Amino acid sequence: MASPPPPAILTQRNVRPDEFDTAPGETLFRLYAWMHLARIADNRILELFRQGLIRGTVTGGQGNEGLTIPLALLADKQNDVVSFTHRDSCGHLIWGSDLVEHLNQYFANAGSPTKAREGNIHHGDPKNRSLPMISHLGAMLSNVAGVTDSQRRFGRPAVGFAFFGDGGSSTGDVHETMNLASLLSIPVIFVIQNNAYAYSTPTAEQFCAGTALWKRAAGYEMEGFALDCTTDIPNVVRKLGAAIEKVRRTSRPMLIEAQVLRLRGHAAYDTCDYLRPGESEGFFARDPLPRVRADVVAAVGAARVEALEAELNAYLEACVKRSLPTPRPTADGMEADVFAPSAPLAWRPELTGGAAPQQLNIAQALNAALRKILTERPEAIVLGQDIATYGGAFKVTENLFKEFGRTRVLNTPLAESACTGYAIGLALNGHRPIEEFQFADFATEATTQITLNAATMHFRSGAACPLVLRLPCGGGLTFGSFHSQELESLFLSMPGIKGLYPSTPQDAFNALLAAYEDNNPVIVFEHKALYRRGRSSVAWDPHYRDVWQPRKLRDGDFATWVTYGEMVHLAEEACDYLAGEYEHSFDLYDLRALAPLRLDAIQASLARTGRLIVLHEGRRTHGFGAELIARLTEENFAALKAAPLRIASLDLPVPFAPELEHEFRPTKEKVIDRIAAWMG
Ligand SMILES: Cc1ncc(C[n+]2csc(CCOP(=O)(O)OP(=O)(O)O)c2C)c(N)n1
Ligand SMILES: [Mg+2]
Repeated sequence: MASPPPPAILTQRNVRPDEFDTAPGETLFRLYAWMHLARIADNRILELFRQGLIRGTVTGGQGNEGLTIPLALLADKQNDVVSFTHRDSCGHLIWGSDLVEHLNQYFANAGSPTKAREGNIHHGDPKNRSLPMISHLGAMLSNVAGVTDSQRRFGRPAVGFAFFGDGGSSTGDVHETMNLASLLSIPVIFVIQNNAYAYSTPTAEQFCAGTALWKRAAGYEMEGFALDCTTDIPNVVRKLGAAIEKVRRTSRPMLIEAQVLRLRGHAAYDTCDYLRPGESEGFFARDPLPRVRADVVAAVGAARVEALEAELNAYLEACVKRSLPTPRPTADGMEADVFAPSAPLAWRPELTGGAAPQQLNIAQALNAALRKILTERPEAIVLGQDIATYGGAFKVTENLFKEFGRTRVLNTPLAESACTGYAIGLALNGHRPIEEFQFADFATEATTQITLNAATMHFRSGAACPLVLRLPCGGGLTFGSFHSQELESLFLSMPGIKGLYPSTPQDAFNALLAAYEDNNPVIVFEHKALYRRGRSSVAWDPHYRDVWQPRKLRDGDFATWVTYGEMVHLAEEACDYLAGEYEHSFDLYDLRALAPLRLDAIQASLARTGRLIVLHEGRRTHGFGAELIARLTEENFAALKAAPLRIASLDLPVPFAPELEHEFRPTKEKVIDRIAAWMG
């Protein structure tokens, strides 16, 4: 159903600073229209919440209008990038979505832009580069940097706007992203919305008294200034307009500390008991709306202002009326939408630089796949720490920098969270990044970006996030607990992430192509001990997508044995030994794809053998084997002849000394002993 037509004055969603020179009264009148609409819409939403018609909670933008409206009107909505916060509801109205859609989001009905899957104000318009917010403060800044950089790489003169509060300014992501944007010269305007409070915490408890947040700009070699957005709105338009023009022209980031007001509490339920006596009155005394209204009345006359207000009030009510009866959402498509659909890419039928198969180890096979991707896919960007001249900690990216240069093979600073958020931004805008983590263990620094931001993107916004995350993992190399872990259970227990774990050079080559063409975040687990364990023939394989399925390595009838990663090789040796010594044979499977799990062939095998062995290097408790055994046995319970056997590492941090690590991990001898005992 179409939305009620907006008042004519709202069809103009832009302003230029020089309009205040030529037509100051009319220009302010237009700004006032948006400011008034924003205020009454936020107030009405609060009222609807109090009437029980809106769930969750409501964080209004009352007091932010003097910043967000000028900025959203000044932005080039065809090119620029923004992530609005929980204080910028009015920004959504200007950037793209209409008021009914906005209200649908709050009512969480079938017309909600997030399909009612995300909470109030967590919507966006990713197609128009207004990024759907995640709650985690600071986390969206790097996404803005990524989309803005992607725009620039495509030759579009974009500026990014990254908003955050005085509280959010304390997060590590803010530091990481400002440093990254400055380093890469990404034209992002970082806008601090300083409203003196973070929930109940005053700025005096947030940072050292006397701190001027805008001065932090100097530490990042960028320009910064403070801007009062509560008094002189034409001045705000001029200052912001000049800043945007400069950032667009110079491609240098900038930091603006905007003074705004929190006229209401943190959210609908907040009673503001923590405010000092008179403080709230002080905020209201600085409210720009009555002042702007008085100026507009002086310029265009009270009658026009009153008529405009009446028209906007009626429009709001018409939109509420239109939105309210919209049907409730259904659960249709929820599970399917966890992942974005993917389609195969058209690859040249060759390895890289020739059709002949080559003898490669896994590191070389991955290198060949990266070279092939960078050669054939102009949207590919490889990034990570020390991956350029140095070729990466494990030399997987060796020589790629020489061949493709810095725009395609990018050394990143030591900032996993912002760099992953930046990669997410690239992915959202048509690039396809492949990020190397120096060790899988350091991916925990980017947990929010991986598991809550990238992984949930399609479900909550409909936008695809094609991102490959390469995680060198696993132990056995005496690297200690921070460089040896298997983290598949940690990451893959979250919905929206796919996972591949190749164990051979050919599978490693295939896995990277399969992961690359997928429209979702895919983690490729790369066991460090396998990188250089022998070479084998690697060729272009038209069936490379088969890595999403398990591969059967041995045929047998005593038991079904499932494993992956380095343990595949150990299992093969153990199989051979057990066949020779006990005359027992096994259906042995290399799982290859850990998410989504494709277990049909393994289920059929278990139905036949009635016995199950699961072997993995990760820890036992909450380990990946728990899920495998549950899935396989719940379908085949009646066929079981014995309790399943689960072989995993001990429930310890990975110990350092070789003797201790040997005790910690499954070894061939231990596996044989466990199976022999189990066989009885
Ligand atoms: C990383 C993180 N920690 C805690 C929260 C819970 N939280 C939501 S808003 C908020 C206060 C934010 O203050 P500020 O950044 O100043 O923004 P304001 O609400 O004042 O505009 C907090 C603590 C969160 N969303 N993200
Ligand atoms: Mg604040």
